[in-house]
Amino acid sequence: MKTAVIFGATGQDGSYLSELLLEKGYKVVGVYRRSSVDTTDRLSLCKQNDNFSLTCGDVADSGSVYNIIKDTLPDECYNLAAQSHVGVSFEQPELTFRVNAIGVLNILEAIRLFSPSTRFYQASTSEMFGDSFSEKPYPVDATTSLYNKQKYQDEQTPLAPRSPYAVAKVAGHNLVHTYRESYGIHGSCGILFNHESERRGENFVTRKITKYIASLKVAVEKTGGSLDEVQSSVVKEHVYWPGKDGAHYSIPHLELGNLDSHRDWGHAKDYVRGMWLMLQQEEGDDYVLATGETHTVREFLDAAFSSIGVEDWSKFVVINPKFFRPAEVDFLLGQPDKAKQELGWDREISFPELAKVMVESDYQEALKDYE
Ligand code: NDP
Ligand code: GDR
Repeated sequence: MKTAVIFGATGQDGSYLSELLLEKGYKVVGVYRRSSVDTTDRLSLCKQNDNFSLTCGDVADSGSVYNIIKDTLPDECYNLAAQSHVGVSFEQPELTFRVNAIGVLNILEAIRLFSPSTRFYQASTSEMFGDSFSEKPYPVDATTSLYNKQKYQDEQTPLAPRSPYAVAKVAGHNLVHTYRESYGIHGSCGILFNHESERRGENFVTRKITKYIASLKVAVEKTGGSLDEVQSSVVKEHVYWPGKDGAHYSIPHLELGNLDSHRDWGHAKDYVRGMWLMLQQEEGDDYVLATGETHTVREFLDAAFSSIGVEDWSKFVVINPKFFRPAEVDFLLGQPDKAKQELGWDREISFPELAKVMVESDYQEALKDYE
């Protein structure tokens, strides 16, 4: 039986990856950080499996990382641990660098010193590209010889990080290359574009939107109102509607920042499969995982609101400058050809489906609040 250690097991990806590896017959050791409250909710399915265990550790603490690797001597080690919020990295740059860069170094050193045959996965990111892109020509339409240029990012696109988060991730990415070349460590970097899910952290834009839509729908339904009758009051900073009893009910607007950035959004379940595939290859390497489609935040709002039958969401959303970042990554569109060809990887869940399952799951959760 193979053993895998997952740093960041309690996060979105960590929970899906733990489930996948248990299904594949692995013994999985999930690493969690000490906290005053239980942070293992996402692992409720895994905790029912005898092959799953949890151990406490922090990637920024070399002693705890060394002990975990020494004690488990894992076949595979996945580093998903991170301060993963780009906006927060501008407010907590030092912590972000310590966790996202020094944390990678601590794990690589532990592997080099105590378990050099362990295969290592590093959670690199499309944020590393910043404002950099490659270009390829594509025909304007099939009948002419005119070409436009399509911007995209792949493994060859230069890195140009634009946030403390991305700078730290580039450092981790380069450390994996260094340990691969210098010590022959089997290290792979997944350059993953945005992936979301029903388990996505609540302060990322997709989940913030789907949670809002779910609570709006439930609030309107439970008061006997109708979404068509909802009106917006900018002065009172809320949306309101008449209930069945004649009273007026309200909830605040959804406050967002930049709606024009483009992201390549997939579902996390598809992406953890790619992580595992990378570690099954002969050699460690870098792979882009993406859908090959890009959408603006506005388009995510379109998809998510239309899943509850609302085509014009403008009355529900207000822009709050506090959600703008000091520097933004405007355009991400991944080209995952290498992963498709060499790993046989592809995504299965489409963009509209992603928005729909997230809204539906948040709706079911919101209903429970009324029970
Ligand atoms: P989450 O924020 O959901 O999970 C991050 C995990 O890291 C949590 O388990 C968190 O623990 C843990 N963690 C944070 N700090 C430490 C620390 N000092 N020591 C140990 N564990 C720590 O992120 P995702 O699951 O979305 O992402 C997984 C990884 O992939 C991250 O590295 C992220 O940067 C990267 N990534 C994510 C993408 C995405 O779109 N989701 C795209 C590209 C890369 P706790 O639960 O206690 O907070
Ligand atoms: P991102 O995801 O920064 O791409 O990082 P996030 O969902 O935070 O932002 C996506 C885009 O939406 C804009 N935006 C807002 N973002 C947040 N969080 N909250 C808002 O209210 C809001 N309004 C608009 C942002 O400015 C941005 O343009 C994610 C993380 O998972 C990283 O860990 C990962 O590396 C990258 O994806 C790939």
